[in-house]
Amino acid sequence: MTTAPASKTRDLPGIFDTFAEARQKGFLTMKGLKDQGRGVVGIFCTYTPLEVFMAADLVTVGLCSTSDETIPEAEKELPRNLCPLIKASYGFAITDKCPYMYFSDLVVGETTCDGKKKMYELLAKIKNVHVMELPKSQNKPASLAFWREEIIALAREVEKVFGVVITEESLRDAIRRRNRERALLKEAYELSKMTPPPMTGLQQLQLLFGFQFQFNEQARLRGLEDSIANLRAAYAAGQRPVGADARRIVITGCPMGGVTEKVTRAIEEAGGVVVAYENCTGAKQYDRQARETGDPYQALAEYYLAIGCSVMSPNPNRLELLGRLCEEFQADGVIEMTLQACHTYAIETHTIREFLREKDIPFISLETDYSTGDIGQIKTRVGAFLEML
Ligand code: BJ8
Repeated sequence: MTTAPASKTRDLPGIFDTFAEARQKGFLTMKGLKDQGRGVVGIFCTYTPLEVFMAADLVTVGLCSTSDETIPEAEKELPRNLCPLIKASYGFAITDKCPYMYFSDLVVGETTCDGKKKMYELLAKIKNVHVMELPKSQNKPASLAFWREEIIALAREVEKVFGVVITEESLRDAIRRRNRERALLKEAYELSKMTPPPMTGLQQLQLLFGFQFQFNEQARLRGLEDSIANLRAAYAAGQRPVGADARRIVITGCPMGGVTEKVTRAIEEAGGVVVAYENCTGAKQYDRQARETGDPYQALAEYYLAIGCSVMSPNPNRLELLGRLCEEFQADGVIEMTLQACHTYAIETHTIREFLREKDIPFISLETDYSTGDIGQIKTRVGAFLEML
């Protein structure tokens, strides 16, 4: 087992007693893992090559916060007109209210958008942060070679921080294990290709989002296999949680989870069903497999650099995936959710609109933040959109 660095027996934060039960549970789970000597790495983005941490037997946890609770604290240091995901993540770090941030021995970020990149500079004053330099272009050979070097540098940093050795074989094994997870998650969400789907879009979102907070790999895989088997069995037994005439929606845009479930709820309360998430909560993470043979650093560089995020310029892979999902899931329409002040996604909205217009697929884009104040407005726009389909 990997030995965690010096902070392994870190205590609970001073404000622990003021937390609600669910958050106390999160802190105690993480503390339990630390007390067992496990090292913890906090991450922010789909570009992070998780296999490097899996090869070192570390616990990896996503840090992108999904509630507005700590945004007022963050705004004392960050501008108000910044993406809520960045403000919330930073807010949770400076208030010690997030168990995953609090217990992370190492936080790994990438230079994706400018806001995140600059936030990492501030975060590095209070946490051990390693930033990977992400190329902004996917189609230049130099980008791939550079990204491979960045993944090697990450592996060396992990070895240094946690006192481990990452071999090419352990990395190849991690690629195989992660591919297995991806395949199961894809099998789970692809059940919604059926008409009607065997789960609501909210259930699918909660399955995809919740999966990452089960830290035991074997239990995680078993849980997924059970979920798939249960969904199939219930469907075979005639259970239909979604009506046959529900309008089938594919979601695209920024990552979702937590408070942004409000978009899925609005769609499903208006008689639609979300059948697929193209964003980082769903297919963008799990649609493809990484190569399991040859140089593992090259395989990881190829796999991760091809992710179709709007921070890439140009970004054809998002269009390819979105087009394919619309066909395979028989989408009646596409709804994009962008977060306020996310310039790359906001600008790419035009490209997405044109792309879908050519395919004759109806589309709307909703901009939102982590508050609940715009739920009424979202419901009105979504209701009108579904009416039109
Ligand atoms: S791979 S989508 S997780 S960068 S929403 S912080 S881009 S201003 S989250 Fe993302 Fe990685 Fe891309 Fe996925 Fe900036 Fe936009 Fe905020 Fe964003």
